[in-house]
Amino acid sequence: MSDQRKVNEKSKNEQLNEFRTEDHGKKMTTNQGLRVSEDEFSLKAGERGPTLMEDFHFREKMTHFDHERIPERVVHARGYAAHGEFELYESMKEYTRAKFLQEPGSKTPVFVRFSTVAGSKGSGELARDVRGFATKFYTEEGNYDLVGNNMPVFFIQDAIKFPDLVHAVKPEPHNGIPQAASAHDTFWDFVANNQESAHMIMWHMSDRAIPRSFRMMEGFGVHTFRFVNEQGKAYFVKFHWKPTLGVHSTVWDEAQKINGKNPDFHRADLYESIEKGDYPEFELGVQIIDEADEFNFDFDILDPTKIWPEEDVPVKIIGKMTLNRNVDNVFAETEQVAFHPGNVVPGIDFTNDPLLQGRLFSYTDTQLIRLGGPNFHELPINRPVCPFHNNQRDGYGRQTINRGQVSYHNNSLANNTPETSSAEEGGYVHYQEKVDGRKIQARSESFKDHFSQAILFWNSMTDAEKDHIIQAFSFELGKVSNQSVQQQVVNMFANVNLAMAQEVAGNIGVEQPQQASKIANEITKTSPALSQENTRKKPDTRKIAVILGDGFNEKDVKHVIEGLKKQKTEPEVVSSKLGTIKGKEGKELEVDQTFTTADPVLYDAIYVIGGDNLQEAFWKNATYYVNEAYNHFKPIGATHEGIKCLENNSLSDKPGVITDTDISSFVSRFTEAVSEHRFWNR
Ligand code: HDD
Repeated sequence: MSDQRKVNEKSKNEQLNEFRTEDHGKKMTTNQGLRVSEDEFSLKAGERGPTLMEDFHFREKMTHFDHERIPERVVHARGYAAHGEFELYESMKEYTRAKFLQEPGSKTPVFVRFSTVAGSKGSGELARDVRGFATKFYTEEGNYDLVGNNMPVFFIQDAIKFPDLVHAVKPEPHNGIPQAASAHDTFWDFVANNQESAHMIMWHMSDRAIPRSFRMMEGFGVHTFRFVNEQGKAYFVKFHWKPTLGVHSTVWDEAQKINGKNPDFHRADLYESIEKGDYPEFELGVQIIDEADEFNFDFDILDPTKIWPEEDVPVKIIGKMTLNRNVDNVFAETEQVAFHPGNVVPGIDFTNDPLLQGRLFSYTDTQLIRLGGPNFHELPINRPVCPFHNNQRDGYGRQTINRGQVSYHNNSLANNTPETSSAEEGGYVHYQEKVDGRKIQARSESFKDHFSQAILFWNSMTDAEKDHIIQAFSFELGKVSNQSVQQQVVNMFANVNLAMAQEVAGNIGVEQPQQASKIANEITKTSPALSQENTRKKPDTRKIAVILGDGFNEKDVKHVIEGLKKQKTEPEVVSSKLGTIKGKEGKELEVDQTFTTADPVLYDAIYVIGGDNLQEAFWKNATYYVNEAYNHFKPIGATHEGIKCLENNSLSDKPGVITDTDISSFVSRFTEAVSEHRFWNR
């Protein structure tokens, strides 16, 4: 059996298995394998004497600990990952020779890491920020990395500006403030003075920047890549991930509170949903443009600050990724995984997008310092599932034991092997694009329209989404202390929409711009795909706090909880104390959370039912829960004593508030409200 075949028959999971170890139930040894007799007390000269250098176990344990940390990622430090598989629906043979995109039904193991960008490794996950969405496909032709974000455009057009962007958004260097936030002077100073950021800023101020869950975000490859088919014909392609649960967000007040109540909210959500078997799913879509149509758009298709509106270039859904396994060890897998947009397979190639071109340098470079040398590809999580052979040798931490005398090419001693492969044999051959030009440090004229698509984005929002954008600008700029920066930004966004800019200016106390840009008035186009209002809406995996106390109606509660579970929602009993509560007829029910261990911001909906003879403190807490949920536009349901609670708070009869005395109709009406997610018309 050839090497290639042997390995393909082994899944990534089996490959990882060779590196897994179970310490449970084992004898403790040193790293040299020596059994340890004492792990509590260091070796001393007398019980009260000094510790002796010769205590090798102490030295080894302490030295390893002292070196446990590696540098965090310079961006995307805070992330969380999972394993899964990608299944192809439809052959892409017409467009690409990539093997994993040929056979419908074929499956490829994947590893996906989601992240925030600006914050440090321990920062809150609900920051207003872009989310990273990086996927490693372990294909039989080598690893293919699609290193994307949850927004389809980027802040800058040329990678040479990336360090500037990141310096501007990170905590300010003189005081190290603020953590994981763009609401400060240097970020907005960068924006105003780098107007190519306009379109991305609209996304950044929108609800996309505060997702409800990693499972409910779109992912985008951002750049225009190339597909190249067997005949050598090339197409331009953009990649999309579409979550089967739809795209959903939190609101800003809620997001800020979640950061305090549960800074691990997104990772816990991902981890728990996989543990429960509610596997996150994302469909892979591609937008394809024929090379002949390269110049047939009113924007440059190589400009990473532009989308290809889905209504103009439809997204073809070609497969589905299912995340079905959590990592065993966060450091070994999530932390040590090394992505690189330059990891491609035959049939997928680059374009001259200057942002992409620069990324091709940056990722290997950063892994060299972060993972400590050139052998990071040997780490179990980074190994391809196919074998690798070349003449690269040595370096820190080298694990492969290359046998033989020869480590150079050309050679005669090893019959000139390892040998290169022709395209027919699966060798990667770069697409032979004809390039002709002078060496020049400049930006193409075709990249200089920074506002048309920012306007398209604004035009495509619903009133509620527009309002959120205005509130986000007002918050962010309200945190800026330099008035000139505030004024510059407001003036800049008058180019997108004058009324929006004026409202923000009013909110932050600077002069209202008076002049709308000409194009802001001329562009009326919308792209419905941009609005989250048009996304899929389902009750699945929505978390519901069931507010319950002693003296509840057993039969009805059972009916509602079972009914909600049947609709795939996740009800949890929240009460005053942990342990059990007693129903009217003495039946006991386990409490999942107390009013203080949980919080309304951690739920998607609240159902108040209560119980007989509950103390005032119970209803005070219930009142807090329903009011918070109401303010965050969430569905609220009430039956039994709960109805009174809503009446007392003047909340019954409001949109998205369901009260009912008929328990059967309540379940279906409440589930419908839960599927709606938010009621913006309050
Ligand atoms: Fe980047 C990490 C996505 C532009 C340089 N980037 C990183 C990660 C994601 C992205 C998802 C985290 C991967 C992981 O989970 O380990 N980056 C993007 C997207 C971009 C983008 C979608 C624009 C379209 N990035 C970009 C530019 C540069 C970098 C222009 C530099 C020229 N990115 C990096 C980096 C990081 C990184 C410094 C930090 C950690 C890492 O690479 O492995 O090299």
